[in-house]
This record gives sequence, structure tokens and C-alpha cells, in this order.
Amino acid sequence: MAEADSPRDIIHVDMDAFYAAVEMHDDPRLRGRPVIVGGIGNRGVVSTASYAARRFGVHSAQPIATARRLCPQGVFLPVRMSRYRAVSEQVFDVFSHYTPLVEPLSIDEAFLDVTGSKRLFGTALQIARDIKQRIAEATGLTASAGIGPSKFIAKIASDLQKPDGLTLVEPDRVTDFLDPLPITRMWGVGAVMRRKLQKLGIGTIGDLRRMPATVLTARFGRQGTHLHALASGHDPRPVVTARNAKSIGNEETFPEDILDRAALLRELLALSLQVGQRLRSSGCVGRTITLKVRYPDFVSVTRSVTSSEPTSDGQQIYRRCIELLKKTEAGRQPVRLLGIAVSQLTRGPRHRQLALLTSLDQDLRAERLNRAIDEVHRTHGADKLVAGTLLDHD
Ligand code: TTP
Ligand code: MG
Repeated sequence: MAEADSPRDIIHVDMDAFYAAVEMHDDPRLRGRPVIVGGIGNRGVVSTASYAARRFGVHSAQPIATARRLCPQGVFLPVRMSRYRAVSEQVFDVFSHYTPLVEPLSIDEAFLDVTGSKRLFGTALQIARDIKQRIAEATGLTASAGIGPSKFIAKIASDLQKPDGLTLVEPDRVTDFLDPLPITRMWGVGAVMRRKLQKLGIGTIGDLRRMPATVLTARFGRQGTHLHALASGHDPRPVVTARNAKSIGNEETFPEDILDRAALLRELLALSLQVGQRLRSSGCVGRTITLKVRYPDFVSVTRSVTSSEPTSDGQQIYRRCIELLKKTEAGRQPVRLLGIAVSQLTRGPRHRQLALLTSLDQDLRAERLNRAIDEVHRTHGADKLVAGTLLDHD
């Protein structure tokens, strides 16, 4: 049997109302109250809200002004990133006790492959229980966990009984589990795709599974094939740790060779933003940036730069790539392909603390912008957002 098809035990763990829960832990007078953490000031946005505040309709990414209107009695608190990072460290330390195969998705969630840990620690269900218990002991906070035979199933499961949830999906129950769920529960389906699917009469994951794969492929290409496989419970994607991923990147072969410098910079920017997004979604930052340029005669060159500060910020990647591009023939010769890879990877939170001490404000602003970019990508597709001012760097 191919390795990807072997039975696996994947756990997805996600902290409950993370920033707000930390605030309530640190100031017990806040417990049970509607706590809203975010950019204070009228132009800020909500980072997260306690479950009490969510009952008023307050949610992440909402303008603070709206949240104040919906929940005037709310306790509004500023973001204390260094504190959340410290708690995140404690949570990830618990994970690493059970398996080295930990894939961070963000500051408060990760996938764990515990297939090889069962002999030592008991069933996956037992491990998930222990992890929740240890997190509670170390941090005083609750987490929700989902257990399943793939990342897709575990991710959906962890969300179903929040807060303090624990949901186990046995391999032979995958279809029963998925079928009744609305497609809004499908991890990786943005608002645009959801609307397209709804137009086809697809409301639940079961509807999607029963649709012939050929129809979905004809309509949506590779994405259609992928969605059908997921809806059928097939997801061989491995848990990828920051340590075993050597680099994260992307490259693009153009339909026509590009000579125009402004057009090259636009492509470079789009690639940089995508790579930044990939780094963030895998919870990584990297120090080395490598630019690849391929000319029409298929000859490729690479240029690299290594900085002391690791990054997952698309704009920073873009600025460094502009310098690298100057060290190539691009613009004097036409370009067939551009690629960017970021390597020397480490996990995000731990390695950003130093930078945070010196430039808290800048760090927070970049983080908020990146979150907004990721959100637009999730809901509208990757090509809908281009930061116009960035193009002026040349
Ligand atoms: P999430 O895990 O998405 O949310 P959460 O932990 O607050 O709540 P849930 O119980 O539903 O998991 O995000 C983790 C933290 O990331 C969150 O506490 C604050 C931050 N965050 C933002 O700053 N902006 C955002 O838009 C989102 C979604 C999260
Ligand atoms: Mg969370």
C-alpha cells in the first residue's frame, strides 16, 4: 500500500476564542463577560470575541465600530501579541510531547499525526484528551480537538463542538459524518466557490459527493476534482512540519514571454504575496529568499539573499526580490518563468518575538494587513487583490 493510503490518525487542535480567552484568564473579573479583542480606535477591526460576545453577533474581522454598536456593554481590549505568542509556545510544547509531526496552521491551531504515537500513548482519542488536559494545566485555557483519518476530516471535526469540543470520526464513518454537513463547513471552500456550487444545487457535502466527479472536473478543472475527492473523504495530504519542509514557494510560467519591466514587477508582486500567504498558512517564517528566472531559451538562473530576520510577509519578500531581479538579465531579456522560494524555515511565533520587541507597531500592522489579504484570498480567490502602491518600488 502506498504510504499516503495507509491508515493514519490525525488530530487537529484549535484553541477556543484564543486572544479573548487569554485576556479572561489573565483577568478573572472578565470571565463570562462579552470580551472583544482588537484594534482599539474607530478604524480598528475585531481580532476575536469571547463566546459571550459572539451571541451579540460580534465576530473576527468586523469593524470595531460595528462591534461597539452590536455590543455596547462589551469589554474592548487591545491586542497583546507577545503574551499570546508566549501562550502559543506553551500549547505547542504540549503537542511536541506527543509527536514530532506537528504542522502549525496559525498561532492557535495545528495538525498532529499521531499514527506512530499510539503504542506509547494509547489511542488517538486518548491522546487528544490528554492534550486538552495538559493544555488546560499549562495555560488554564480550553482547546477543541478533532480526530480523523485525514487532515480534512480532523479540521472539520475540531470545529463542530466548540468550545472545549472533542470529536472523533472513525474511518468507516467518514461518509456518514460528512454527508449532512453544509458546504460552509468544508475547509478550503471560499465564498465565491460556495456560491457557484449552490447554483448547481449543492447545499451539503453529501450533495457534492453524489455529483459525478466528471461533471465537477468539467466545470471547475482540477479544483473540481479536488473538491469531489474531499467530499468523498479522500485526502492524502501529509502533515508537514516546519522542519521537514525545506522551502515554501511558487513559480509561474507565463503564457507569453515578458520583457516589460512593469509587467515583470506585477508578476513578482503577485508571486510574493502568494508565497507570503503560503508561509503564514503553514505557520512558517524563512530567512533565505531565492528568485528563479527562466529565459525563453530555457536557461534558468537563481539569485538568493539571506537576512537575519525571518519573514512571512509578502511585501518584504517582494522588496527583496526586486533587488534580486536587478542581478539578472530580466527586462533586458524576455522572461519565460519567475519563481520565488523561501527557505531556512522556522515556525512563526517563536522566531518573531525579537522583532516584536523593537517594532511592535509595525509588526502588528503588517500582521493585520496579512490577515486581511488572506481573508480576501479565502473568500474571493487569489487573484482579486493586488496592493497597487507596492508596484511603485522600482
Ligand atoms: P481562530 O482560531 O480563527 O479564532 P478563535 O481562537 O478566536 O476562536 P475559535 O474558538 O472559533 O477558534 O483564530 C485564532 C486567533 O487569531 C484569534 O483569537 C485572534 C486571531 N485572529 C485575528 O486576529 N483575526 C482574524 O480575522 C481571525 C480569524 C483570528
Ligand atoms: Mg481558535
